[in-house]
Amino acid sequence: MIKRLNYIILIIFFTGCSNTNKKNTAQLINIESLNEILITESDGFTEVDPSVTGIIAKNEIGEKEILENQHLMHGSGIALGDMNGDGWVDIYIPRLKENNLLFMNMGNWKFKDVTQTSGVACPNRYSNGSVFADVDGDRDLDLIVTALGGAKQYIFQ
Ligand SMILES: [Ca+2]
Ligand SMILES: [Ca+2]
Repeated sequence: MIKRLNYIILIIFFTGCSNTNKKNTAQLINIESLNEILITESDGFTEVDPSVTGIIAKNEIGEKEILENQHLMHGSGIALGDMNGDGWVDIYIPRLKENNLLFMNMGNWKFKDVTQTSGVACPNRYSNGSVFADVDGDRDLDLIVTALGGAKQYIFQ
């Protein structure tokens, strides 16, 4: 029952990120591949080592900064979305002290750091949140990044 529930949640999540029938077909194919990897006899999730994914990131903040602004203790979360429309879910990681990161999903659990070429690093900000959404209605995902201090948000289209 838990495996079936995880499968349904994955389908809802991945199909909810699409905006064309062509993308839906590509994403469903990818979900079938995910199920072969993710559905196990345990809790439905399998840890994938960073040496496989290529995703290495940490989000640190100092005690002095926390004492000055306790909202920094909430962290930054991540945003998931198909930024380039290839049917694979990409990962954006906002960070408090270091530049934010964008990892392009290359398939088979391999990700490529495309932060520099994408221009979404948002340096010198306490980035505390992000989300992919189509805010301008042009049927592709935009990236919204919020921050504490300085510019409050960026929108990348
Ligand atoms: Ca993608
Ligand atoms: Ca858009």
